[in-house]
Amino acid sequence: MGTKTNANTLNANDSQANAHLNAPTPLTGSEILWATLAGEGVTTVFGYPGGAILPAYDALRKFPIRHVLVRHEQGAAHMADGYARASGGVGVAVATSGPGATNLVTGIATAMLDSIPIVCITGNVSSKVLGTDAFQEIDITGITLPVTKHNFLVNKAEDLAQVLRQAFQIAKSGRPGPVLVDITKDAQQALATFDFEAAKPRPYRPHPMLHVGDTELTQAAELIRNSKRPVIFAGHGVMESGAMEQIRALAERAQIPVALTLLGLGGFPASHPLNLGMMGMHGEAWVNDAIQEADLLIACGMRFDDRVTGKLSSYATKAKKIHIEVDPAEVNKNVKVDVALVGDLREVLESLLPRVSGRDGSAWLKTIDASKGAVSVRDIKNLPDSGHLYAAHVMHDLWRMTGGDAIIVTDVGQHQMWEAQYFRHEKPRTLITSGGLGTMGYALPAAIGAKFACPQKEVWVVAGDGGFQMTAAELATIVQEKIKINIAVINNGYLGMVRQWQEFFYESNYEATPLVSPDFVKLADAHGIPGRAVRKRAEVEDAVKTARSTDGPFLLNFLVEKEDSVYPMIPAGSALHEMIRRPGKDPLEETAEDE
Ligand SMILES: Cc1cc2nc3c(=O)[nH]c(=O)nc-3n(C[C@H](O)[C@H](O)[C@H](O)COP(=O)(O)OP(=O)(O)OC[C@H]3O[C@@H](n4cnc5c(N)ncnc54)[C@H](O)[C@@H]3O)c2cc1C
Ligand SMILES: Cc1ncc(C[n+]2csc(CCOP(=O)(O)OP(=O)(O)O)c2C)c(N)n1
Ligand SMILES: [Mg+2]
Repeated sequence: MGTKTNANTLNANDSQANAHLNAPTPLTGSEILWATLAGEGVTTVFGYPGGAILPAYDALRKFPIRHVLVRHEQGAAHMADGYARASGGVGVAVATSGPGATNLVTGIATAMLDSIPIVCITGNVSSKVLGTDAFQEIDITGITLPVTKHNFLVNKAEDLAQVLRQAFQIAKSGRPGPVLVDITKDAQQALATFDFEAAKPRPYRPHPMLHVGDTELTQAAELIRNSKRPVIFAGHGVMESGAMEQIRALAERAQIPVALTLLGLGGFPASHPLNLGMMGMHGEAWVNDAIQEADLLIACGMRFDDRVTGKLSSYATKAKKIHIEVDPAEVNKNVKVDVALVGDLREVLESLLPRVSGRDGSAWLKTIDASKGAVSVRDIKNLPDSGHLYAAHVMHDLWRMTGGDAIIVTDVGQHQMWEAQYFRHEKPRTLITSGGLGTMGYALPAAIGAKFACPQKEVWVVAGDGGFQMTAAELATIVQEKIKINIAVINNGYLGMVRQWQEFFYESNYEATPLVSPDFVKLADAHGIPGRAVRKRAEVEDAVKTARSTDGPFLLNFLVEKEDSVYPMIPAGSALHEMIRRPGKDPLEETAEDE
């Protein structure tokens, strides 16, 4: 991951934080913790104190590291995750033992499922009482074993620097992921010699299978040359490897259209003529149809999630498949491929590109274009204003007014899908969302992390009324830290995505999905955050303008159509082309029905 740079990387030579780095010095384990983090370029950590991590907190004031006090440790892990996604660096969360540590777990799992590099530091009880069910003792390395890329229990101060440096290396190398370092209280208190340089981990050695030979590259180039209906898939790996230019070069040289996964959005500009849009369960109909008709798929840094493939036995049966992927375990896991190029995407594409020559892709592009026409006329955003406020309108207007340049951090549910469909992402790392775990409550804390990573950027939370309530306590964190974040609550009075499933597949039995919420504007007000309710499309523009021009945070409560659904939708387990479409033959008929 050589291209990754932490936005806030300190210069190891001139920072006062790194005074300790120059010569071996005896320090406490706590001091070693912060000195090593500073040496790794960490300037901000997100955490919550408690007894077992108190020695570390006591030492923190000596180091130029900003500590953001969260309101719940889940928030700390999501903030570290949002920080990592926005910056391309590593995010850091800190918690105490027992309940502090277990509260991190959902955030760690969220990072694991989306391959996000975070390092979580937890305190634990003294090594002498480990295993005795001491007060607030929990086996957090045991608990997080399946949701971390790796984890460590450190009970000696002298091991700390080396373990922490290794933790950072593991988190960001190869396929990135979360690492947890659990440090006993006595290890935080003991003295040890600190030598940052000597603690340097051995250079990252890629997996022995990470080697792309001439034969595979030639095979891939030949498949591309001979294909008539190819589609490139741009996944999250495009961003993780920094392969935006290379994907674009491949698409343009061979005139191949590009379909994106949810986590790939922004990796290839939405406005590019070869950009088809999102694939999968709530992807555009023409994209899914093109995939089913394709004779070649070139999958770049994506893992054929079930939200993307639908029923595997009927998935892209006419297509040969090339898979470029850094994790050998992902190859042939869900979809059997014809050529696997296992390695870092950017490096593989750089080797592949000279072998790919220009092709005439016009016939295939025309076919896809023709299938777009009928679909876009049904598009809700093209319908006349019926007086209803649709989430699609809000997303579209937000995109238009921010010039597509803001970082949008979404929660999970219908609003997340509408954002993906109607906010057109031009640049990498402008959409931050929980894809794999689909963690409600993610948006607000992740947005705080993103704002710390990119303080100059405009940051918007887009959350449902359900998910927002899961972590709304972090509003106080925004206020305490004095940061500017805009919040759009897409308030449909339901756990909307689940309501939609109930409507489609459970005979509209709305069990446990109607949702009573507090008045979100008043809730914001209780935190000293101004806000406004928005009920009509005509009010959206002014509301967004006001939010953007207000100095501090601002909350907009969009009271949208209650029982709207996300279309198209592929029912779970159905084939990719078996999409449920927005009802109504004529789009204008739909509007009439709505009224
Ligand atoms: C309500 C809901 C609905 C959803 N609907 C959709 C949908 O309609 N369409 C959709 O696309 N998704 C949808 N998702 C998201 C979906 O669940 C997956 O999270 C998403 O498809 C995964 O995208 P990905 O494979 O690109 O990213 P990841 O899951 O992050 O996988 C990235 C892959 O890239 C590899 N990689 C990482 N770094 C490199 C590198 N340097 N070089 C090469 N490879 C690398 C990794 O090993 C990994 O295999 C939905 C999620 C939710 C919550
Ligand atoms: C922590 C968690 N619990 C439950 C779910 C299941 N789930 C997925 S979407 C959803 C509804 C989300 O409702 P809301 O936040 O109001 O967003 P909407 O779908 O209405 O836009 C639920 C309950 C989840 N993804 N995460
Ligand atoms: Mg809702």
